[in-house]
Amino acid sequence: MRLSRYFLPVLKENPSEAQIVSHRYMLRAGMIKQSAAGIYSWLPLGFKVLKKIETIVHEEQMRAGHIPMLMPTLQSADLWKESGRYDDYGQEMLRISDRHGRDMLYGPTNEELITDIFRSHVGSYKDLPLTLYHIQWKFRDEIRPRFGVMRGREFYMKDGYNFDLTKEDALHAYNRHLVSYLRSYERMGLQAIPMRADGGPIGGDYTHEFLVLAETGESEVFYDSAVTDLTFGDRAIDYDSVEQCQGVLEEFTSKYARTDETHDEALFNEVPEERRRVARGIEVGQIFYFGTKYSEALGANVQGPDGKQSPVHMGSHGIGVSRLLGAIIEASHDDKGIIWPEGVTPFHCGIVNLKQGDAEADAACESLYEALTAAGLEPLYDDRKERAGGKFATMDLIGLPWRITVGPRGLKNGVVELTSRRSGESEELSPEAAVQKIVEIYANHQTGRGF
Ligand code: 5CA
Repeated sequence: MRLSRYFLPVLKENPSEAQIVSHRYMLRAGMIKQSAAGIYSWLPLGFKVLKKIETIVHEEQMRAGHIPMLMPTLQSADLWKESGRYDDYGQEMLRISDRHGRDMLYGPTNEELITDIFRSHVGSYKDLPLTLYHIQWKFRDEIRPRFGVMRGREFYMKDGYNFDLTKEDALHAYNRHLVSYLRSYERMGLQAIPMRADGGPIGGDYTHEFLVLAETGESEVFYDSAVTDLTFGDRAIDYDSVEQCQGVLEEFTSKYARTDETHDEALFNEVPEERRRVARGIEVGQIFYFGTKYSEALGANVQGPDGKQSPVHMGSHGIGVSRLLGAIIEASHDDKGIIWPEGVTPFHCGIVNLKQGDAEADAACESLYEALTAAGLEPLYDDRKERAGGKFATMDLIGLPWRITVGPRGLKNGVVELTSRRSGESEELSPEAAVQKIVEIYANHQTGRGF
């Protein structure tokens, strides 16, 4: 992309409404624009990162054997009346009535809708196990939407639902989700720690939230610092293996880590004092096992091998896709702007032309642009007639992890400068070597072409 042809409405001033750094940088970098309280338009740069995160979530869900689909945002209230949640859900649910006076709602979650789909089409254990998921906009009429996309009213969520014959099978599905979530967050450059939590309006008493530690997080968390040493890494996993998935769950959840709702002071005090931590975290996902809560209410039964009908065992599993942009920025920024992890960066590398209009500099930039594009990468070329200082400030703000700077002086010696946004370190290289290095860096990150 050439910056002169892109739509990147960068703000020079700090927006006064933004209280936390991620909200401030998302507005300043022209990623989002508020349309109403807690409702945002996703401008091109924000949309690009949103889609990268969504792609990682899809890839890891499909890898785990979960099946993508799409349900609507608007739902009929009938199913919610059947499950009893229409009244229970309270004022967070946006209720609408259509021209015929029918009760509708903008879905805050989809347990009822998916259970209805299941009961209409599945009746035998032979069709199990089954996990269906979608990534769709949700609406929760939060009383205090704040911090930009972190606590929105309209937000993008991955929600997945497992259907199993037995509790044991459903717990295997739970464990599969835990593993796939660990992989997803790590690909986004994040550490998200599974912590015992509360079921809230979704229900069930077996649930973990995934928390990214950050001072601006809305949840208070209590944990053994040893949990922060755990990483999933690139180990192989067989998602069909009950033992392997259970092993990962045990490894990642046997140390004390709880949100304030389930915190147990006596248990916490058994953690060696020097490892006890009280901190704040951003909830970027939650997995639930709630057994037959919805299948009983909606009559979603399956016939077992013994011919008997019984309600199907279920769980639901969510990732806050739009919230993740905020969480990643909270975890990765400095005073100049965002620092995107390679796995989600909107463009793989910036090209800054120090002397736009200089024939040699322009030609060198064009050939870098072509070489990176031919290698399957997406560069952002700042080809505007701007001062170098302004170009650097924009690149630093929007946070591309790598920048190639091209100027007449370097070109005389056959070199360009390659700078890491994270370390700030630069090295002089031939243009070919700079391209080669960037290609090698991204060979370790499965990042596709964005939108
Ligand atoms: N049905 C279940 C799992 S699919 C469910 O709705 N779970 S949830 O309530 O925990 O939401 C899943 C994730 O969505 C949360 O972990 C959080 O990351 C994100 N989320 C929830 N509310 C908001 C909000 N108001 N703004 C942005 N993201 C949110």
